[in-house]
Amino acid sequence: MKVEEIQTKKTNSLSQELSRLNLLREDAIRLYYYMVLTREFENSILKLYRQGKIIGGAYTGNGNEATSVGSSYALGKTDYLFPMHRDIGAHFVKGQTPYQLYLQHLARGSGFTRGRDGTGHYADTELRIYGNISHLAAMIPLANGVALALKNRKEDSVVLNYIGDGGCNVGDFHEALAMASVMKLPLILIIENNQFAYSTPLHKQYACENLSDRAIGYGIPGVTVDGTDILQVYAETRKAVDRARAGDGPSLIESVTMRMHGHSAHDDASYVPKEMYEIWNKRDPIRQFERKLFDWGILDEDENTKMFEEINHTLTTSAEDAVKEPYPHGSEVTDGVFAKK
Ligand SMILES: Cc1ncc(C[n+]2csc(CCOP(=O)(O)OP(=O)(O)O)c2C)c(N)n1
Repeated sequence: MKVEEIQTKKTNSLSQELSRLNLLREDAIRLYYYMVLTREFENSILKLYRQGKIIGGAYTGNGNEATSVGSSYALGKTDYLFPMHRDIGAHFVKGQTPYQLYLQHLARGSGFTRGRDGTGHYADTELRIYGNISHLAAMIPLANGVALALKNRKEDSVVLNYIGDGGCNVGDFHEALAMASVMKLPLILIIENNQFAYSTPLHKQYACENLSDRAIGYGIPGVTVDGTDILQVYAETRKAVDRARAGDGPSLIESVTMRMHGHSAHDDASYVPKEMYEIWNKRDPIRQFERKLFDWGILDEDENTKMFEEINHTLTTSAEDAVKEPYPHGSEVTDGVFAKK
C-alpha cells in the first residue's frame, strides 16, 4: 500500500469514528490528555503518600481512566457530577485543577474540606461536583434528589453518578433505581465493574452474567461497555445523557475494566492473580488510545513526549506549592460543624 493510501485510510477511519460521535480532533486529544493527567496525578499522589505527606487514604483509578474521563466528557457545564473514589479523571474534566486537588489530598486549610478530609469526600458546588460519600451506594439517593429537583424546576441538566461492582449490591442502589425509573429522573448511573471490591472477586458478588441486565428489572436501558475503550464509554454515556435531557429518564451503564492497583495505597493486592494483570495490562486504556491517535496521525511521538513533560511539570510545581500551604489552625476545628449565632 502506498503512503498516500495509508494516509487516506487513516483519515477515513478517524473522521468516520469521530464524526459518528460528533467529536473533533481536538476532542480526541483532550480525552487523551485528561487520561494521562489523571494517571500521572494519581502516581504523584502515591508518591506523596509514601513520603508521609498524605495522611489519609490514597486511592487510584489506574485502569479506570477511560471510564471516568470518557463518561464525564459527555456532560455539559450545567450538569451535575457525583463521582466515586476511582473518578479523579471526571474531576479534571469538570474543571478542577491539580493544585486544588493536591490541597485537598494534603488536607491543607485551603482545600475543599479545609483539612477535615484527605481524600475525595467533598463538594465543589461551583462546578456542580458532589462527591463522594464513603458509605457505598448512599450517593445514589442523593443524586436522585438533585435529579428530582432538576425535573421539578424544569431544568434540562442531568446527573451522572458512579458506583462499583461491590457497591451496586447495597440496597440503596435498588431503591434509588426503582425511584429514578418510575419518576423518569435525569440520572445516568455507571457501574464501574473493575473485577474486585476490595479483595472480593466478581464471582463472589453476583451470579448474573452482566450487571447491566439489572436495568431490565427497572424498565430502563442497560448496556455493558468496554471500560478500557474511551470512545465506547463516551458514546454510550452521550446516548444516556441525551435521553435524560430529553426527559426520558435514567440509564444504567456497566463499564468493564480492571482495578490495576490495590484498593488503596496500603493494599498490595496480593489476592489478585498475576495473570489478570498481564491480560488487562495489554488493554491499558491510555496505551490503547495512544496507539489509535498515532495510527490516525493525530499525535506523534514528539507531541506525546511534550504532553507528558508539560503535565509532569504542572503537577510538580502544583504539588510543591500545595505542600507549602498551612494546615488548618486548631482554633478552627469546629468551624462548619456548629451554626454560628
Ligand atoms: C456500605 C459500605 N460497606 C463497606 C464499605 C467499605 N468499603 C469501601 S470501598 C469498598 C470496596 C468497594 O468496591 P467496589 O464498589 O467494587 O468499588 P472499587 O473500590 O472496586 O472501585 C469497601 C468494601 C463502605 N465504604 N460502605
